[in-house]
Formats: sequence, C-alpha cells, structure tokens
Amino acid sequence: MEKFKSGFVAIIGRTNVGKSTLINKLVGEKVAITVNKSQTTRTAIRAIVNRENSQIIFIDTPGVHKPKTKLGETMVETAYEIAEDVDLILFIVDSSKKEITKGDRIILEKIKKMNKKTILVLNKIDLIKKEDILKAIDLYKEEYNFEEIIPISALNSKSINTILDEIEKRLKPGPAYYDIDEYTDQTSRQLVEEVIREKALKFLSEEVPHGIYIEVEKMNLRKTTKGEEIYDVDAIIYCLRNSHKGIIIGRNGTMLKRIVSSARMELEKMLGTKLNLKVWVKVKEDWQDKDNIVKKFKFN
Ligand SMILES: Nc1nc2c(ncn2[C@@H]2O[C@H](COP(=O)(O)OP(=O)(O)OP(=O)(O)O)[C@@H](O)[C@H]2O)c(=O)[nH]1
Ligand SMILES: [Mg+2]
Repeated sequence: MEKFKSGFVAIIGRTNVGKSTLINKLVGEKVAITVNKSQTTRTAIRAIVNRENSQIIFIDTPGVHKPKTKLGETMVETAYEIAEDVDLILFIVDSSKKEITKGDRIILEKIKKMNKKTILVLNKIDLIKKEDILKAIDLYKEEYNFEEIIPISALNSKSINTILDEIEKRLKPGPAYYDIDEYTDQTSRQLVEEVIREKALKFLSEEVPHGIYIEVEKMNLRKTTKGEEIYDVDAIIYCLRNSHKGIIIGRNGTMLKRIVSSARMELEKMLGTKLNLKVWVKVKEDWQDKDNIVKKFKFN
C-alpha cells in the first residue's frame, strides 16, 4: 500500500485574483468569503482536503497589495510568513491581465528568493482566448522553474482534481494533522463575522466596507419550544466614521436589514440551523492602525 502523505500548501497571489474562490472549490465547501473587490481576505484561513491517501491543508492568505494601514501591513506580512512556512506554494495569477503585473512581479521575486516548490495557477481563463493561455504559460515559464503551470477558471470545478493530484505527488509521507471530518479551523463565530462582512462588501460601495470589521459578541445555541435548534447571535459592525454609520444603516434601516437578512440566509444554510441574528453599528475611528485590534487578524 502507498504511504499516507500530508502537507501544508499556501495559496498566494495579488488581491482579487481568485484565491478564496479557488480554495472553496478545492475543499468543496465555503470556507472563505469572495467578493469582486480588493483586500477581501484579511487573515489566513486553513482549509483541509482529505483524499484516500493524503491530507492537504490549504492556507488562504490575504492578497498582496500596497499597504496603507497597519492592518494592510499585517495582511501582507501574514501572506509572506505563511509562504515561508509551507511545503508547497500555489501561486495564483489573473491570466486576463496578459502580462506580469507589478504586484505579481514582487511576489515572483519573493518566491525566487525563497526558492520554494511552487505550482503556478493561471486563473480566470474563461476571460481570455485559447492562444493567450499558451502565451501566458510561455511568459511565466521563463521566470521560474515552476513545478507545474495549470490554467483554470476557479468558477468551475474542471481542473480541481488535476491541481490536487499534482500537489499530492509532491507531498512527503506524513500523518493526518486534522480529523477527517473537519474542513476548516475557522470557528462558527469567525464564519458569522466573515459572512456579514461579505454581504457588507457586496452591498456597500468601495470606501465604507473596507473600513469595517465585525465582532460577534454573543453566540448561543438553544432549542426552541418546538425542539428546533437556533443560534442567538449578537454582532457589531464597527466602522470608521459617523457618516459611514449612516450609510451602513441606510434610510429607515434598509441597508442594514439587507446585509443582515442576506447574511442570515446564507449562514443558516452553512450552519444547518436557524439563526436569530441581531446586528448593531458602531464607530471606532482609526481602528485599522490600532495594534490591539489589528492583532485579531494575525495568523496563529
Ligand atoms: N471570470 C472569473 N472570475 C473569477 C474567477 N475566479 C474568481 N473570480 C472572481 O474574482 C473575484 C475575486 O475573487 P476572490 O476569490 O475573492 O479573490 P481573492 O484573490 O481571494 O481576493 P483577496 O481576498 O482580496 O486577496 C470574485 O468576484 C470572483 O467571483 C475566474 O476563474 N473567472
Ligand atoms: Mg480572498
């Protein structure tokens, strides 16, 4: 019999290239929120794939970008620290960019310096012509001795097994580090915070949602008189300014209602129980530069 293998794989890349979309497809469950905006992922999330002869632990990382706050700095540092630590890197680029962008170049140089085993994933090929895929492969081939270059569209599941097979080939014998029925180390509290943030990012325009963070203050599971399980959850959306608070709540509370009901519906599906979700909005100026808050987003 083949020896059981295991290992840690970091998914790294610029912001908005599709890292979290890919990790969700790899695991077959939603572990990370995905939005068509930059800097969606703030902290590293582990997601576990159990195969017959292996266990692969993926780590989704915040997108590499030019940081403007302490939070941003911590996010980028986190991504690099994780890359240093893993057995293999999945480097994701957006193939529709047709060139190696400045941000990709910075990451590429880091990879060269670390001299790590790296699989390159050319994502979003649904947006480009077939011949451009070959061009992109040639472009990157010259840059680094990648283990493999795999063109995909993370919107479908077509190449997921290819990616998993290519990773498995390169893992060393090792134990299963996590229970095989676990697929993430995220707590349900964190999940609630992230899904609320996803909806806020989706429904609010650019500047406002980037300045928010969510804190679940209370999360209790109880049984209703009918014997159904229900979570009572109190959460707070912290934002940077009073004007932002007004926008998040919206006229007659409509925006907040929209965020909360959309988050609730999705979470009920994910958690498999009913949710009584109450959300308040509060102002906390400059939190993105406050160490005691930013430390919440550090990887541990
Ligand atoms: N057309 C197309 N869109 C994609 C593909 N993969 C991801 N996207 C979209 O790209 C956007 C960003 O995806 P995310 O997965 O949130 O990107 P990310 O790299 O995790 O971003 P950060 O967390 O901000 O670093 C979302 O709107 C996705 O639906 C793809 O293969 N094709
Ligand atoms: Mg992400």
